[in-house]
Amino acid sequence: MAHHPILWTFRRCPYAIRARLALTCSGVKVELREIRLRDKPQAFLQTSASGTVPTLRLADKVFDESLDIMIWALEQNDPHRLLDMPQEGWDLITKNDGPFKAALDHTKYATRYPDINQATERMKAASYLVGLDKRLAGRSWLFGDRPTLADLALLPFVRQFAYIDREWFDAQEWPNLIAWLDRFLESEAFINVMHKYAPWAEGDAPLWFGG
Ligand SMILES: N[C@@H](CCC(=O)N[C@@H](CS)C(=O)NCC(=O)O)C(=O)O
Repeated sequence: MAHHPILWTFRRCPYAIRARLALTCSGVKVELREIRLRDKPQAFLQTSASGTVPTLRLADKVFDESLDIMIWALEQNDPHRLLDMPQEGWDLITKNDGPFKAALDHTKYATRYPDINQATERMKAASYLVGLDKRLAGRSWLFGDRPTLADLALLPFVRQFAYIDREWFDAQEWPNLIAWLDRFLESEAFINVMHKYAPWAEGDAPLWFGG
């Protein structure tokens, strides 16, 4: 049984992206195992109680919540002080993971929710994003001139929303939000965590990530 940390992940999943961002910023080295959500390996299903990515297996415990993985990684090492953030940052993460993610899914996957009005859901998401745009006025990141955990936790979801229809997104009156998203998309950390890996197969040599 391996004792080094093993991260089960899926490249495009926003929850997995935020976990990989925190791991990269912490410098903690893990074995990365890319999976396909439609063809989950047995070893993954035996590890992750929820069967969701990201899942991080440690020698003595398993985390299957992205936020827990982020916090664990940064508690090991946090050279950029990402955990040094006001309470408001935690509140933003709660809103992101709750009502914003719901409105995002109802907009992006509208055909799965025939009883829900897509335009109304898009407007719900937009009113939350207008709030972020106001917060970002005159600053590069949510809480000033350096990113915190909240930036890393929210941005993969804002990206997912933006790419439902990037043309529509760019036509909205939220210049600070667009600049924040583009700053993130161009960052070394984001480019690094979006590298493409082949899906893991039993017997593969470890693929190291971070460190
Ligand atoms: N609350 C979890 C949510 C993770 C999640 O829902 N991930 C999706 C992929 S983006 C997943 O694994 N879904 C399971 C599936 O599609 O079978 C977290 O924060 O890690």
